Amino acid sequence: MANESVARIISDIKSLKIQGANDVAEAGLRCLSLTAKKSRSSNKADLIGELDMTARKVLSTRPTEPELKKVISSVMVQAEVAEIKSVERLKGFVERVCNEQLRKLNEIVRKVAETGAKEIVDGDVILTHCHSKNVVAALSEAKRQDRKFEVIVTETRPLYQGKITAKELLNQKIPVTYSIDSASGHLMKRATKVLVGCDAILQDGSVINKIGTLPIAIVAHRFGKPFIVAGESLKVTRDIPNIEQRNPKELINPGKLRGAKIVNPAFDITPAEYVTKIITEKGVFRPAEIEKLVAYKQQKSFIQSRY
Ligand code: RUB
Repeated sequence: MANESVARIISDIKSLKIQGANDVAEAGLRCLSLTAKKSRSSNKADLIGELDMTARKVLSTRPTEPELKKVISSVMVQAEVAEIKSVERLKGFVERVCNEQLRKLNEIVRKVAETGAKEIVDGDVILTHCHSKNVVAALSEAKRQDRKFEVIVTETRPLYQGKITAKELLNQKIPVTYSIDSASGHLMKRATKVLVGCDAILQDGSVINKIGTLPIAIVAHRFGKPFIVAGESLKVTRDIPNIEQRNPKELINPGKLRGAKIVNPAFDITPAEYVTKIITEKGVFRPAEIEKLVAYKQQKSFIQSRY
């Protein structure tokens, strides 16, 4: 976009105009690319300093996102070790690295969608929560393959990301039932499975996703319905990310409830025992198999951590 600025992208991430781990990671890459493009730095050290400042600002917007951290780290490490003397050429190099990462992220989502679509069979009633690019891509792929199914979408208080999901599915003529988050127990009887995205996949196979995912997983478990998670392997992390706490004003004007402590956690952690399987671009994993994936990634050291 011609008039795109780093400040605007960061503000859109903070307000959740840009949301979902994959889109946030893409936005982070766009910030680094723009910083390089607009930089007036005349030497490598200054340019790296500018990029580092942007990286830190972006990372502080959403603290629960390993994918964002990894893609940003990857660009920073490549910029730092590049043996390019001309600062102008280094700026171009950073832009190219960011574009390449963006291309890879798209490719990864396409693979998750292909694998995810195989989980969807005729007659399915799939319950989903929040808005996940991976989930919508998997459902779209299943629809493209002419699978007949419907989707129950929870509104996802307090910022209603469920509306984005519902609209995207309706645009593709996928039948949608839309309801309040607290109806998920009631609606679970009709659901055949749950399919949600994730922000982080922990080493023990538990997953972090939008607040309200945990109760859905527990109900699914109680009713014997598969609880399936879709996400890029870039979300696998050994560290347990901090759960982002958002502004209480998203729930209520605190002045109207004086004396109450208002909490607004953005995510919750669903323990592995409630997770049936995790779909990634590297295949489908049982939660207990995630440890192996972590070990493999470490051995290959795909992405070096910088932050
Ligand atoms: C979004 C959310 C999504 C995951 C996965 O939360 O919880 O399920 O981020 O999304 P928020 P994707 O709206 O707070 O960002 O599959 O697009 O990476």
